[in-house]
Amino acid sequence: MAKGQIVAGCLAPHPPHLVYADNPPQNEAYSEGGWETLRWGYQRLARKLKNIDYDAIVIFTPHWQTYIGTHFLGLPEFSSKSVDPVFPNLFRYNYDLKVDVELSEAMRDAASDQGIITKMMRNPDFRVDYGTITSCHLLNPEWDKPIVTISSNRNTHYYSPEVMVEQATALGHACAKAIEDSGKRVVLVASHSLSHRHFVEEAPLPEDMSREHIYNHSQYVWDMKIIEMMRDGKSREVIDIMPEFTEQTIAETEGGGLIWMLGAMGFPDFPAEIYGYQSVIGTGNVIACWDPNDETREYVL
Ligand code: 2X7
Ligand code: FE2
Repeated sequence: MAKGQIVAGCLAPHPPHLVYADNPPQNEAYSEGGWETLRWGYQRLARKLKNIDYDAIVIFTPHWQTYIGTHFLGLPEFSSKSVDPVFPNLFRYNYDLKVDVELSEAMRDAASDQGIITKMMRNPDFRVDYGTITSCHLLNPEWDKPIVTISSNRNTHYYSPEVMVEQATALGHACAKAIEDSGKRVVLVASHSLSHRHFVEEAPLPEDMSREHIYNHSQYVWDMKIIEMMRDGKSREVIDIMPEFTEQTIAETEGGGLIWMLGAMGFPDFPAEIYGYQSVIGTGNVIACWDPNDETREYVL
């Protein structure tokens, strides 16, 4: 059997506003659009993924928060309605998704062998979080690939951002080993924003783009610094300054997704493809992709 491989790693922010703005049939709310810079960037990345041969999407989300260990989806199918607890007016999404349980169990076993506390989620009534649904919808609106969701063990808050770097990197290495042994071709997804201070009042019309703007200049400067380092192929350095970035900008990197993904990819030194940056209720969101294939990697923006 050929060795499995990570064929792409995507940083895929999940403001539910982006699904709301797209008006897919699965979502109950109706909008007049909005946040096109991010939505068009997502559409371009989704087209790229269509041209890559892969078996499954593995996604790490900060909105499935587990306090004892890392959990993995562990049933072949989950079907329900995902409602954003803060924005139920925008996001009530009916999903019916398939899980690659074999790959999920292999990653869990590899993590467990490394001493990481783990658990499989086998409750058929479990509601999959809106981070998973939003990022997967925007990257693959056809939902024609099985997924695996990995939870965010709350190391940053329980211990510190530095402990999160160590733990999420170890988890990334374990997942990479399991993928290699599986023979599968896998897309990794870190589902989160960058800087994360946000508005405390919603505009009367959420998609009124005359109300959308960057919340705070310092946060914007931090986001730009991180993106510049991504473009320069300095992923190891991004992780080195991650604890300070997370603290200074209350960044959603606190969940560990980007650390996990870049760790699994061996801290790539090739440039990330950048597909767009935009504020959503003041939070900083970049869509980026690390394509390990020198022949297909592009200079997008
Ligand atoms: O979960 C989110 C987020 N990360 C960013 C912006 C808006 C809402 O929800
Ligand atoms: Fe979020």
